[in-house]
Amino acid sequence: SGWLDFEELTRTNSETRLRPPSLYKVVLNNDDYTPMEFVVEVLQRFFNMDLEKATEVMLTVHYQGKGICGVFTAEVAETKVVQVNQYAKENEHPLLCTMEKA
Ligand code: TYC
Repeated sequence: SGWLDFEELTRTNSETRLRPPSLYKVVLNNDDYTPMEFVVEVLQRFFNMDLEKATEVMLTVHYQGKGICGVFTAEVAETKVVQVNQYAKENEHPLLCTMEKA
């Protein structure tokens, strides 16, 4: 608060400094019924993957039970989860998309 107070001019305290946003993994979960081609289409449509990458992630989910579609800030991750689950429901597939703190 004083004249030419170096601490005041240079401070980066916890009130003014922005913390980086928390990140969330968007995860696809395996099931026994959703067709492999539908999962690949979802990964291309909602996560902008090319056919090769989408196939790789789909097979990871199929064999390991889960797979990461991407890492996003909370709001973007939540939007992806809702869009994917809505699209799966519209197409009458049980495909489940979830999010986890990264
Ligand atoms: N297990 C499914 C099958 O054999 C394929 C599948 C892959 C389903 C990934 C869901 O997230 C998933 N048809």
